Amino acid sequence: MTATISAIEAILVDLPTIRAHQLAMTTMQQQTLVIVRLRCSDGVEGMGEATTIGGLSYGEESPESIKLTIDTYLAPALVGQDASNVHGAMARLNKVARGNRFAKSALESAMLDAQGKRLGVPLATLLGGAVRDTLPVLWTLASGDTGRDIEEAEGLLEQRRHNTFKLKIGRRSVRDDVAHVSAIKRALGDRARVTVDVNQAWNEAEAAVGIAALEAAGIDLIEQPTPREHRAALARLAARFVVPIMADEAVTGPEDAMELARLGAADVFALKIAKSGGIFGMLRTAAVGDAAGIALYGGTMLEGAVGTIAAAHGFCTLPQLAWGTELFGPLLVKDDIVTERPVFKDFALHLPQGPGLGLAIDEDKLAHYRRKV
Ligand code: MUC
Ligand code: MG
Repeated sequence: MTATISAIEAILVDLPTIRAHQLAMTTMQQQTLVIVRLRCSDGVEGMGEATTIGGLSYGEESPESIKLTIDTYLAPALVGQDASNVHGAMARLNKVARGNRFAKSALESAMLDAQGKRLGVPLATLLGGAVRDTLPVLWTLASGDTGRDIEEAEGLLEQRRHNTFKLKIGRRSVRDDVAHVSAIKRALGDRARVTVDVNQAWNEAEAAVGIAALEAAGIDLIEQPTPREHRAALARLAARFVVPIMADEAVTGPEDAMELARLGAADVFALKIAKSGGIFGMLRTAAVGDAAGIALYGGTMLEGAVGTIAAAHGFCTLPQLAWGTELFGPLLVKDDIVTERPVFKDFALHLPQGPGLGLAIDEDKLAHYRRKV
């Protein structure tokens, strides 16, 4: 008999970060995960995660709104449905709710985790198979202090944990940001790649000045310099500079990807399962990038282990992933709610090999870190 979905629980989990994480729009002192537990009539349980950055400062869904959306609208639409028909379930969710991609992504991951466990195969195998079992992972330097960032990078190079560093800029003046980035690049030299993420903070004129200086300083990639809606500005910047421009906030699903490709607005797409409404949405976005000759990068919403590993299974199946990934979220939090935390070594994340996500919930940790009120 076909298994059906019997219950769905969305749990807010507050985890402390190892240090403050400064971005253009917020400073994170902790990270809140929305963990989904999806129980099925055959006893199989799947888990998923929806996480954002800084409440509502990054996207249109907050952890609290994701939980409310799942509890009130999405879970009731799934309970009683065939647990092994993921496309059918997602079509149903897209009928009952517009948008809310982060919430939908968590549910899709949980269904895929359950189905993988049911069939005894890793999630990547369900997707057609992995073409790699490790993913290069960069680290974001965002302590807010240049000296401390350099020290952090030196330590991570020494440990062979990361050899690419992304700097979060856009909070200060262009001049101060350029000085900060250039100092870090000078200190690290050819031993590391350095990229920047402006998180939409510059207007086009600021971006032109900033990118010219960053290009001269040897920076390898410029992520989302201008507001997501200003596609023509991004296209002009991409045409003007040799250093590649990456779209992040501007590219959510395949439709955005299509339009950016048509405009020639980006050299690289940052893919994220959350903003594409799940792994399949991310794969469709990637396919448009492939068709347009745009390089791909595996992005993060700074998820913990569950969301990170869900994304990793998807990224491991992509034919090309020229810019590697930034799946370092599990390393930014002090602790997590799984029994075995993801393995990062030799500059890469190693994909777990067990069925589904290949992760198990640590019930004591979940009880400890779940939000009590
Ligand atoms: C973003 O905008 O890319 C990724 C790494 C990081 O530090 O923040 C995120 C979000
Ligand atoms: Mg970004």
